[in-house]
Amino acid sequence: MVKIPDQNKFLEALNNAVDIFTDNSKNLYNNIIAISHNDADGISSLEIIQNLLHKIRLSYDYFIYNRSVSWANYLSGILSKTQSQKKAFIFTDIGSNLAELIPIISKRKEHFYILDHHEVEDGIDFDDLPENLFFVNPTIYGYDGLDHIAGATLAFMFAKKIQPSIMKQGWLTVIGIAGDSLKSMDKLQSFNKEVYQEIIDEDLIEDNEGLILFGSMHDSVKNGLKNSILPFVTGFGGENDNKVKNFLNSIEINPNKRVIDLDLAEIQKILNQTKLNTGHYALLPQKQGLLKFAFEHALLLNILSFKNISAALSMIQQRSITRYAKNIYSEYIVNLTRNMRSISSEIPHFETKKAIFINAGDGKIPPSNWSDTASFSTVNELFDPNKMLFLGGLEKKTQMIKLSIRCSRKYLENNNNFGVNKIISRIKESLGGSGGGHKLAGGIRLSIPSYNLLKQKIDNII
Ligand SMILES: [Mn+2]
Repeated sequence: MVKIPDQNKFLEALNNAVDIFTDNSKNLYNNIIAISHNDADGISSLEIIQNLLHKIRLSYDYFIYNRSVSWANYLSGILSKTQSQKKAFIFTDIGSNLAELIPIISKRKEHFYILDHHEVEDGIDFDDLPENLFFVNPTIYGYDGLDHIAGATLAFMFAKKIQPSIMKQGWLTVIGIAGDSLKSMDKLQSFNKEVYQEIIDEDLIEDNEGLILFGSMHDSVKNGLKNSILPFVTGFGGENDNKVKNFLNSIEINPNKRVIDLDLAEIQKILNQTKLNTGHYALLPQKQGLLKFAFEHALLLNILSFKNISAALSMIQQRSITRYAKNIYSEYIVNLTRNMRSISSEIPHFETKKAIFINAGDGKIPPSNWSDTASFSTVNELFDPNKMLFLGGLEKKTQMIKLSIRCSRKYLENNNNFGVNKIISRIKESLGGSGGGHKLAGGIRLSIPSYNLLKQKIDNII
């Protein structure tokens, strides 16, 4: 089912929110509360909104929401007892859980602007939203929230309509796009593509073509092949230095040459021997080292968001990376490539017609790495993309089996969009357990007997 996006309706909703915000920012509002998501896209979106508010001289406070508590719980700490229309809220890259939010918003006097690209749950009547809610979400008009428009793209479009000089902050948008799309820049579509081109045309970023080794574009070609996470380079990813060095020496490439300095002949030699591709990547001219590379910058923000959110918020404003952040980054990359190597070559799988189970427990992969290992092995199609992946193992403290569940975009297309969240609901119905997620990714905790049953019954459940 291919849905053609309704551009007019989407732009109408966006322009309406822009007009109402513009009027009230001059006459009514005196303080804005910005709330955003704890990832690279969310942080970039927040920075764009903060820059806008600064430019139009509106005072603001900001908060980051990591979805670990309900909206009701979270907002109870932020909404004041006394309601005033002088305050307004802007949510970016978050806020599409309307079943939770509408009952809260409809009881308030303040205006709420929600600029989000996550899919909205079923059963919401968009013609009957509270009057103080300005909901802008391109997915309800048929856009794809990952491929067509990032949260930061939407925040940028909103902010630039209000204050055209926000164009200068376009580089922030590129970090958001790079963090959410997980693709080289030549594969961008729709608004992501248009906005990206506009930002290049204004010389705010540099777009180059070359060998794509995302995660390690800033590094030497030796480390690039070892530590690239997108794509994961089978045969070199997570392997030892010598294996990669010998390969590069055999095709007469200096292992210490930087990935971005490889010439066309050298790139061609690598392409001939591997399944790698070339593509476009973005550079941020005002930054240095790793932070110059949009994908790597975004990945760093994604990693830091879970470990240390204030370090993430500070990094996006800095020109160069701190030693602390650099260590966290390389530890993450080294672990992830090592894990991908071991699940694709060493750890046994249990495979049925429709699913793949990988027991990563018993110290094979640290539990804190299960989720990212599952995500990146799916994105890299390390396993049959037509099967759903269940990766996890025994969690010591709960004595339950904890599973990260993933499927590919290809899987969704071939299975009527019946994705991970729906399978999790079915598993809970028939075997119990707790968990949830969205179409592509989710997780569940099950008792050991239920897990054993799941492995037997999975083809009937799916
Ligand atoms: Mn996002």
